[in-house]
Amino acid sequence: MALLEILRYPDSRLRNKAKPVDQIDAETRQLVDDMFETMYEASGIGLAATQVNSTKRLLVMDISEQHDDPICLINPEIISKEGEEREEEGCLSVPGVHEPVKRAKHIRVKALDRDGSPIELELEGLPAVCVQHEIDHLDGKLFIDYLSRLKRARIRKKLEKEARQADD
Ligand code: GNR
Ligand code: NI
Repeated sequence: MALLEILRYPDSRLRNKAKPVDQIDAETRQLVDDMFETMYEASGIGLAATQVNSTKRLLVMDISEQHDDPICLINPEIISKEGEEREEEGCLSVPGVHEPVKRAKHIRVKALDRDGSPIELELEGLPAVCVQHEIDHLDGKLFIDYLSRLKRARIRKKLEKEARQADD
């Protein structure tokens, strides 16, 4: 097991588009395990491979308080969406920023699990928000892309300043 570095906005690698996983081999399972460890350590509820500089199309999440409901989605696809809801989001790659984003309220998602077995989930509320947020990461998209240019520019300046101060 290993902790992975989480990329931070405006790192251009967060814009990479993930490639479908065609073989769930030992390397893929190692990445999944390391992503769970990294997500739990960072107190996140989800993590997309893009955030740890991998282009594999997979994500991990765990919405439970006790860290006892790990979900791994490989090659996830949203197969239906219904309704609309605006909820506050945050992101481990955009630390300290919380803004409301409009998402589908109810989704069905199909994917492969860590063993390569097909799974289909019906989600609403926070799990639905989280899966949509993570799949956006796999497509190179961030939740702040839904905000105004002005807000995004302010966030960029703030994080660039914090990165400079962390440097020296
Ligand atoms: O930990 C996280 N919390 C969160 C809260 C509301 C909406 C989405 C999220 S995902 C985020 C972890 C993260 O950045 N995943 O990509
Ligand atoms: Ni995120």
